[in-house]
Amino acid sequence: MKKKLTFLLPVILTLVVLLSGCSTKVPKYNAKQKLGPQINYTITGIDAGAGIMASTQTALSKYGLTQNNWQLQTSSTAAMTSTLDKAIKHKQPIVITGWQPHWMFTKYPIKFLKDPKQVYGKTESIHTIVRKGLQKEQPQAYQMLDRFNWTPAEMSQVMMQINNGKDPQKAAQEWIKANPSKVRTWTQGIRKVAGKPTIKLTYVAWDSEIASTNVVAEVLRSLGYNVTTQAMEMQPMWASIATNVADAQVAAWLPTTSAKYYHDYQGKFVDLGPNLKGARVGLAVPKYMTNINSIEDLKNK
Ligand code: PBE
Repeated sequence: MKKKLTFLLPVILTLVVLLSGCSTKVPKYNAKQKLGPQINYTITGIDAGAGIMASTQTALSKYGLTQNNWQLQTSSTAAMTSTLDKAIKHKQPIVITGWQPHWMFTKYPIKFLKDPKQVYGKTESIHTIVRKGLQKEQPQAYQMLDRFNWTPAEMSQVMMQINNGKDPQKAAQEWIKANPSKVRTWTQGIRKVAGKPTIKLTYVAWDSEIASTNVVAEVLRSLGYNVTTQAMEMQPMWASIATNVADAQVAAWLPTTSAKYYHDYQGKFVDLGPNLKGARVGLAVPKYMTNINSIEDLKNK
C-alpha cells in the first residue's frame, strides 16, 4: 500500500498542478462587468519593504477600497512584471503598483491611474543621501556624489540594457563610455585620490537603483576609489548611512515614497538633493482597460 502511494504521488502532484493551472486561468478583461471580482479584488504589488507598498496601503484606505475587499499582494518586481507580462498576452485584467522610470512602461502598454486624492504625490525626485562626515573625510567622492544627476531617459538607457540581460556593471561602463560629456559634468576638476580609499554604496535591488548605483560606482572608481556596492532592504539601507556603516545611497524617492525613513532618520544623514527629477509612482493598468482611468474606478466600475 505504502509503495503504491509513493509511486502515485508524482502523478497526483502533476494532476494537481495541471488542474490548478486551469482553474487560475483568468478570462479576458470584461469592461461590462465589475473589475473587483474579475481579479479577486487584488492589486499585484512588489517587495513588502518598498515605499510604493506603504503608499498603496494608504490608497486602499483613503479611497475606501479596504472596506470593499481590495487587498495588496506582496511579491517582487520580477514576479509582478512576469504576472503583468502574462496578463497582457491574454488581455486579462490586472492592477499593478507601477513607477517610472522603469522599463515596464516601455515594454508594455500600461497607464497610470489618476490619483485625485494625491496619495502618491504628483512627481517625485530621487535624492542622493550621504553619511555625515563624508564631505570632510572624502571630499572628492562627496563632490562627485553631490554633482551626480541625470534624466529619466538616461537612467532608462542603462535599465534597458540590464533588462536585456547585460551585466549591470558592464551596462554602467558602456553607458559612461557613450556619455562622456555628461559624466564630465560630474567629475570635471575633481582630482583623483591616492591610496584607493573605500567608498561603500548601499542600495535596494530595484531596477532603477541597480542602474544608478552601478553608474555612480564606476565613476567613483575612475576617480581612484575602491567602491563596494551592497544590496539590502530599504530600512537597513537608511540605517547604514545613519550609522556611518555605509557612505552613500542614491535611492531616496521623495517626497512621498521614501518619506517614512527620511523622517525616521532625519538629522542622521546629509541630503544632497535630487539626482533625478520627474519620477512617478502610482497604480497602473493595461491600456486595454479603457474604462479604468482613476483609482476611484476600482471601487465604482
Ligand atoms: N520603487 C522604485 C521604490 C523606489 C524605487 C518605486 C519601487 C519604492 O520604494 O517603492
